[in-house]
Amino acid sequence: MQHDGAVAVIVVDNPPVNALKHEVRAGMLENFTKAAEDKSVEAIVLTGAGRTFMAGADITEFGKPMKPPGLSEVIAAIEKIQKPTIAAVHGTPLGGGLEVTLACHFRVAAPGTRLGLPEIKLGIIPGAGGTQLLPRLVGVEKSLAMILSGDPIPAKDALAVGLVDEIIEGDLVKGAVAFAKKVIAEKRPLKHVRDLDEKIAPFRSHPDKFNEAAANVAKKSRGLEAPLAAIEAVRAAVTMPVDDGLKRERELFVKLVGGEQSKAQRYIFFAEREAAKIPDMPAGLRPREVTRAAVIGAGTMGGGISMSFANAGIPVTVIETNEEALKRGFDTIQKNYQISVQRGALKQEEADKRFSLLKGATSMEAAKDADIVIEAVFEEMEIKKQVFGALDKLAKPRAVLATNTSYLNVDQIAQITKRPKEVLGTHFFSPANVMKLLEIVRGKETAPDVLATAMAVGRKIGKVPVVVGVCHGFVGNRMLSPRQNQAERLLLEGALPRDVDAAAVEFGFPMGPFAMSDLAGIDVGWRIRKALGTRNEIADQLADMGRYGQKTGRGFYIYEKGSRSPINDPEVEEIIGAASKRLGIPRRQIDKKEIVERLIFPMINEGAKILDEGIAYRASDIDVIWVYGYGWPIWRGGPMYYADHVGLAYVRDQLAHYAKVSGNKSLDPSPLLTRLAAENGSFASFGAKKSAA
Ligand code: 3H9
Repeated sequence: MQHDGAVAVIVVDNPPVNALKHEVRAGMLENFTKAAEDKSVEAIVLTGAGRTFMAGADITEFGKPMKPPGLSEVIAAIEKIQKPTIAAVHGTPLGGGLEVTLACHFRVAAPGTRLGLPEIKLGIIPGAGGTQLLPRLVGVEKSLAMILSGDPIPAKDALAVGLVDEIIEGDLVKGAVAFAKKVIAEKRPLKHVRDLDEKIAPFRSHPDKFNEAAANVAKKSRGLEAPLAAIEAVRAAVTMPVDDGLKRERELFVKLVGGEQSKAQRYIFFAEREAAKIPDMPAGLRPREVTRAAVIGAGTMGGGISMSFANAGIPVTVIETNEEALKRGFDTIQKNYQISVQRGALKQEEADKRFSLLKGATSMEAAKDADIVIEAVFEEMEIKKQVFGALDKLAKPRAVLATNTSYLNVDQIAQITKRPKEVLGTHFFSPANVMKLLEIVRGKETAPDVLATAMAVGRKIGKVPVVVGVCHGFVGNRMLSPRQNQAERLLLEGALPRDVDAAAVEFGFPMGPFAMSDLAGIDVGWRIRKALGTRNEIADQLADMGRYGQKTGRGFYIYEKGSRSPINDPEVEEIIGAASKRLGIPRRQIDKKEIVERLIFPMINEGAKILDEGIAYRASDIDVIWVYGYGWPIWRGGPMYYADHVGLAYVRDQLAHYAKVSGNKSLDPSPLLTRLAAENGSFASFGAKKSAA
């Protein structure tokens, strides 16, 4: 604690993010108590040292016995103080950090601050008053939006809704002390947030508002428990006296924090951060500076990748072979920005600023100043090699050269250049400006600082980058392939597309494998298989008939014009039945459990091979890839985590059983799975691993 005249300044200092671990809670309680008792202190400022004000509870403490004082106890003590209390925030006051500020009489913020209650992303709800106090301060609708999205809001929005009282330009603590002195001098009335009623009162007579919100959330939450609990807690803020509401919030929080969903979501939180760590990087290695990018190709992928750079404020040159293709690409980008503006997600001024960072060119020469060049042309080896041959001649000496590919051999592409050390793969997911996952393919010769640069750039453009090794399909698509094969196989053995899709959706995927094929285009896999000389019985027959999926109105399902809702098609059912007959496969009733296990266990089996081959550094990297790139339900923690939880021996035995039932050797348990199952081991224990779960 420091003193500036009659103002005491309590500084929380627990790097890197001032998480509210036991010592921080105890320290705050002690210092607030001291300051409250000290007659020379007339006001108290609470602030955080380092890069941020408190970013919330210490997540690693969840699931362990809590050492007192609890956060609620600290907050209750702050609320009792009769002198002005001012939270001076910067960085990311989040979760419990924001809840502490709600116990203070006033909040002031540095300009770049982002304030929020992100608990929902960890499968919990705010547990120290957030759901009860935020509605009293900023209103019910704004609170629901913040609590249900978990997204922080910028300081200027916080000022507009009354979450902060002033934005302090310049030195935050000095400004906060000056603010405190003003409060003392003006004898401003001291009101606690818990005593405010004006903003929640109108909702008491409108319980239907909550029912509406709950119904909407239930539709979107797909198996997640926390969003519904959040609604219930905010409802309690409106319908109950504050202390009863706080009790209800606590009950809901405690139940969620002890549950399996939050455990899985916390695991993914740490897995995501672990993925940023590359085991064999030399200490102190610094990424190269990237101030300018070039993207070759203005198609769907190239356009989305370019937008990701522009969105992060990095100027990008988009290169196409001719003006027409370039114009088409830019028109699509412009349209995408306009959609965001119309939806209210982006201000026109910001969209214009981003668009202005994009320059078009029709000559590869334009890539010569770029610090990173991302090639996003057709997924064909020869074309990619041509592009890299040209790039090798003109790109600046230490430019990072990346190929955006979903399957191709990055080493072969690198070998075409005289600088294979500068080459790697970046596998973006479509739509590239939206999807969070970025597989970074480390080639045999990729230099460590090139890899570090790609990781840093990935994070800068808002992605979750995960390093993978070279193999056909890398991690995500390689694991997707056995899932698709089994999905087809299930059709031949007796299931229908709707049965398989329904089981996948019930498990928690946003859509089933056949609806996904129809969305992505059945012709995509068909072309790849043609190139590989392989064939899928049903999908390829549909593609042969020109049934490519949604884009042709017919695929595994029928789609009416302008609609994305799948309609069952008797013709497809006939095709499936005929195929079973032709292949001599007897059709049988297949239950949901078998469908789910036949979809998921082969993926896990492939994941085990990937781990064994060192294509992924750790099982948790595979989980991050599936959660962020393929719609794996986050509350199930990813396929490898899921396998550890159902038990590896069970997965092994079921795979062996299904291999027998379906006469399909590819289902045989992999050596690593077999070994770990026999040892009673887990994927988590295989390779480096850190988790708080
Ligand atoms: C809560 O508050 C519940 C309350 O309502 C009720 C309680 C009763 N705890 O992300 P970074 C670590 S729930 C422990 O790379 P950035 C992180 O693992 C909490 N550790 O930095 C990493 O460690 P390492 C609500 C944490 O600058 C290091 O800090 N709050 C925590 O990109 C750096 O993290 C949240 O959910 C934590 N709370 O982003 C906020 N936070 O270096 C969660 C971080 O060993 N945190 N670490 O890998 C974040 O969103 C981001 O970390 C933040 C900084 C935006 C703060």
